[in-house]
Amino acid sequence: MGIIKERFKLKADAANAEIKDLLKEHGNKKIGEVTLAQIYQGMRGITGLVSETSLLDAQEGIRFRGYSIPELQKSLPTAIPNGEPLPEGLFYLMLIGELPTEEDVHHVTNVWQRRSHVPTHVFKAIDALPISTHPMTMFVVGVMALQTESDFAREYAKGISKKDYWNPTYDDVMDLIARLPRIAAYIYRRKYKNNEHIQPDGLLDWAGNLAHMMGFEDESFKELMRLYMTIHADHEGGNVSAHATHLVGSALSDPYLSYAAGMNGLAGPLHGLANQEVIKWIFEMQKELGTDNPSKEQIEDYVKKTIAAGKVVPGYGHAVLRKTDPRFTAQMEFGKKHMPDDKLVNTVWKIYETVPPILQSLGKIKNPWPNVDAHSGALLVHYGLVEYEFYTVLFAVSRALGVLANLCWDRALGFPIERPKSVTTSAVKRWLKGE
Ligand code: FCX
Repeated sequence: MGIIKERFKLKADAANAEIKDLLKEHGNKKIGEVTLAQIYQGMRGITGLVSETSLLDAQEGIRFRGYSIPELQKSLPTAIPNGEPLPEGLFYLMLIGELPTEEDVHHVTNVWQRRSHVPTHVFKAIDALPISTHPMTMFVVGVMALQTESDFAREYAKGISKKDYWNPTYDDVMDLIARLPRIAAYIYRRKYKNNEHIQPDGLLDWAGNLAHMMGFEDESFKELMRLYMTIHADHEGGNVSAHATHLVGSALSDPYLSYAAGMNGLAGPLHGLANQEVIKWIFEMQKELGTDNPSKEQIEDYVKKTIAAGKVVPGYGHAVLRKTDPRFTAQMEFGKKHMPDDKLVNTVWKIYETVPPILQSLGKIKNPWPNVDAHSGALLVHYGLVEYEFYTVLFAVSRALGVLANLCWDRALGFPIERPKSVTTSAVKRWLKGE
């Protein structure tokens, strides 16, 4: 057994015993109440899931196993001195629950390098789609084609004991994460770079290799990819992509099927697709105003127009967060360090100064502050990654780290099939009448 797998098993055994005791003693305690409004309004605020890898605080933002993004930027191993964290380290932290050493991180990099081979039929499946297909559709088709490689599906068909589900799940998770950069880069080069592909570099880390295979050799772009892959990885369990992956996995669909389900959710404009929508919206604003350097007054008018047209301002608002997303702030700091004079990046910062008071004045929005998607596109455009329809694929590669570490835990903790109760409005009316 590999060393990380062994450590995971030990941690999972200990957690299982702890949870068993916890439930024995406190299993009947109430953790919350549910109002009628909540079941009609997206279950907002209902605690109904366990997700071990990260926890979202409405004011402070995300913490991965207790560590905030700035703390991780200080404590996770990096590829270059004082550089951005290596996402391999974050995956280790989410999976094992402890900060990794440099050696642990190198080990994860090596394992993913070794497991990164993508079979030819996956590329053929992607090639069968028209070139106009959205990159997220190509991506999910690629992941689905890769499902032929699932150890979990094979072991289950043979007849595996419940106690051992975690084992092939773990192997599928490592294989799948290892292969995603190749699939993502293949889609990028196929759709936007004349189908001219770049072979992986066996010496590079996971995110650095993604940048390389996409055709970006600038070291600061590689750093951006390392930061990007770290900050988009997980946002506790109830967001659409995490929840969908977990839900589908609860039916014992293998990690390929479960992850693909989650990524179909990430492809929605209110979730991960918001990153492309932000840049599209800014480009449309620039076109309409005839300038690539709009003033705050011009931005204000454009925002009001967007709202009057019954549309959302992409990149702003959040179902849980009530402050500026620390993922936005981390990207802003990257911008200040690497490209302080970039016009588009400065426009993003001007939008940040303009939008919150306008949204606040609507009186109905719970969070007028920017989320992760408000910033990411402008940084990518700076390096020449202008094809914004591709952005959500980058989010998807990163999100694999969180949702798949979680899937390992779901199977190791023996979580059952998920099946909440639903009601009809007639049933609600009968209940209100006391029938
Ligand atoms: N612009 C305009 N109106 C907004 C808005 C925005 N950015 N955000 C919320 N509102 C509106 C809602 O549409 C809703 O209006 P309604 O009552 O007329 O239907 C009202 O304000 C209350 O919504 P609220 O409770 O604050 O927000 P929700 O929890 O329902 O939704 C999202 C949260 C994120 C979906 C919402 O703020 C939104 O649509 N934002 C724009 C899209 C976006 O940036 N999504 C990415 C989110 C995230 F970071 C990610 O998953 O990647």
